[in-house]
Amino acid sequence: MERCTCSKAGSAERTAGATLTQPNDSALVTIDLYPYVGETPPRAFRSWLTPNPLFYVRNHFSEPEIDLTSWSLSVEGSVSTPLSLTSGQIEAMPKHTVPVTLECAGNNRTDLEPAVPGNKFQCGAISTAIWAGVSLRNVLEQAGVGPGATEVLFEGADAGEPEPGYGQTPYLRSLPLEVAMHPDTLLTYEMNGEALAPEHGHPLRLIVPGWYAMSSVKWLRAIRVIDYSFEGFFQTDRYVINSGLRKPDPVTRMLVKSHINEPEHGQALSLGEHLVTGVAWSGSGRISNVEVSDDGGVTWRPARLDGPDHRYAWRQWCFSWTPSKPGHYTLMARAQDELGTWQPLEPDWNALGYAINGVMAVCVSVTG
Ligand SMILES: Nc1nc2c(c(=O)[nH]1)N[C@H]1C(S)=C(S)[C@@H](COP(=O)(O)O)O[C@H]1N2
Ligand SMILES: [Mo]
Repeated sequence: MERCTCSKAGSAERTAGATLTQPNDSALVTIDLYPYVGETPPRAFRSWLTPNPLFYVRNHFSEPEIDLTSWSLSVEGSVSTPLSLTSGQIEAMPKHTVPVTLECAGNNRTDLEPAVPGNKFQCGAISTAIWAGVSLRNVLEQAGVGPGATEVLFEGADAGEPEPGYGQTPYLRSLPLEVAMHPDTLLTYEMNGEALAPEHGHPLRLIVPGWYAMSSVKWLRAIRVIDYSFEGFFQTDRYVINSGLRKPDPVTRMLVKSHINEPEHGQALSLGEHLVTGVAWSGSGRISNVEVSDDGGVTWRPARLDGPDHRYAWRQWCFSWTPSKPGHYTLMARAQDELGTWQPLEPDWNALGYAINGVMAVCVSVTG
């Protein structure tokens, strides 16, 4: 019995009663076909780097066809020297390499009750890769950012109608100027040492470390420096958290969160020592603590942080667990980041289902 078990804290009955499916570990778990959306199979989480073919895919429109012979990146708007850069020119600039975990803002949307519209993501809309390219800052400095600039707008080569009646639009997202100017904000052409695959944004993709992945625009074709607040569909209709009275909050940095890799939900274990393992991440900094509970969140004990420790990538952790007697157990993990923020037991429900970071529960039975 293996299943992606991203259930909310305390809802052991719900996960126990859910249909168990057998994900194929050598392929993405398809969520939608047109446009393609696929999750990383949970077992791939056991590898710190996600193998490229298992890196989740989330497209809003069909993948654009790009003719590399005529492709160039234009840098325009409020700049002193507009640029048009070929792949060769970009690759000749100093190379910057950063491991980054990307999580879709809608990951774990199926945890929400009542249910919300949108891709029915369980826990697989997250993956980690080593990205290589050039600092966006380097390109912006070459172009010379104008004095009144406040944001930088990124345009993908993909386009379509995001919702009936809206009209055609490319995929467009903006970033505050200071985030765009951060040296680790990258224009990437490589992923885990290989050329970017078409589905991940070949020939050039923005990577915004720490932010939910809607910001990391794929198939870049234009970068525009602007002196106003961009309000396109993917900026203000989507990727906002409507909290009722106030102006909607934009979705930005990934909230602190953890995932249990093993044991798997529904697994039968024998009495004795078992390793509970998983990953934890936060867009606001390194993970400082992970704790595990075997009694449904009543008591917690510290897990050991493990594996590579990089600012923008998930951290592996493990916990040695020796259940004292046979029975049914609800295992949970919770993470804390270096700002001191703990992952909450329950996520904040919001109408579009973004930034869902409640604790995951895994139910196991132990026999003597
Ligand atoms: N041009 C473009 N960029 C895009 C998207 C898109 O549809 N078009 N989807 C965004 C969203 S919502 C996510 S979660 C990530 C997914 O990146 P991946 O498919 O490489 O995992 O790309 C982001 N960048
Ligand atoms: Mo996303």
